[in-house]
Amino acid sequence: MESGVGSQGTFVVVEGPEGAGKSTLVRWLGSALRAEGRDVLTVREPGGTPLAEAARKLALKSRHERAFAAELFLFLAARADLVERVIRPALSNGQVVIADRFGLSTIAYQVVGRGLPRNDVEAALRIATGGLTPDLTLVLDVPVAVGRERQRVAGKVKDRIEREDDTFHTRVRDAYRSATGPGIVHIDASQHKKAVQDAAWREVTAVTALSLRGA
Ligand code: Z5A
Repeated sequence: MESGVGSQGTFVVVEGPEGAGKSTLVRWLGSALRAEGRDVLTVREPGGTPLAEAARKLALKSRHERAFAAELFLFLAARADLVERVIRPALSNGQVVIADRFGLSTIAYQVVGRGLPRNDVEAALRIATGGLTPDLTLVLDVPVAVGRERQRVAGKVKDRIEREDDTFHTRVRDAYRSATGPGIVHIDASQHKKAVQDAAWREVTAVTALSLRGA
């Protein structure tokens, strides 16, 4: 597996269930790293290229009924285009790339949530990413009810996955909570924003310093 460190830049991913505070943390990390003089690119998944934004609309907004496998390939088509056309070039330029969701979302939602076969999805994921893996994955954890309430207060219109019931979202949360592997760090995101930011900052500064040494 190739990581961001191996390709000069640093690849950080923020993951977690709905309303965990991913987008808020991605924005904050981007600003904080830029204030330190780092060259940062933030992206959200699915999205970030014209094709990926089109796939996002189909995956999340379209009224067409679909097979779960079709949903999977919409997310993977978006990821393949984003990785090849945006993330890899940015890492090659030495940038810090911070992504709001990546491969762990596909495991949590399409494998554990939808029930698609893990080995097959992992193989398809490798095709979509060309084997690129994050240097650091921050997994934000909140109870389903807390995430839903945050989204309600924020006035978010639910997409087709967010409209799934609490059983589905509890499976997704449990999948995130049980995720382990190189570079995966769990953060209790039910804490105040400042505490979440402090915990994330410790991890991000450690991995970005590491990548400078390796460059
Ligand atoms: N999906 C998939 O199924 N498979 C895949 O491979 C991929 C994605 C890549 C993308 O939706 C959907 O695609 C997602 C999974 C699926 N659907 N679901 N569920 P999205 O990008 O539109 O939405 P999201 O990723 O779920 O984001 P979100 O709901 O907006 O949540 P968030 O980004 O984690 O939260 P936020 O916007 O940063 O914060 C929400 C509110 O909480 C906001 O008012 C904040 O000010 C507040 N907040 C944030 N942090 C805190 C703390 N610590 N305390 C209190 N309040 C806070």
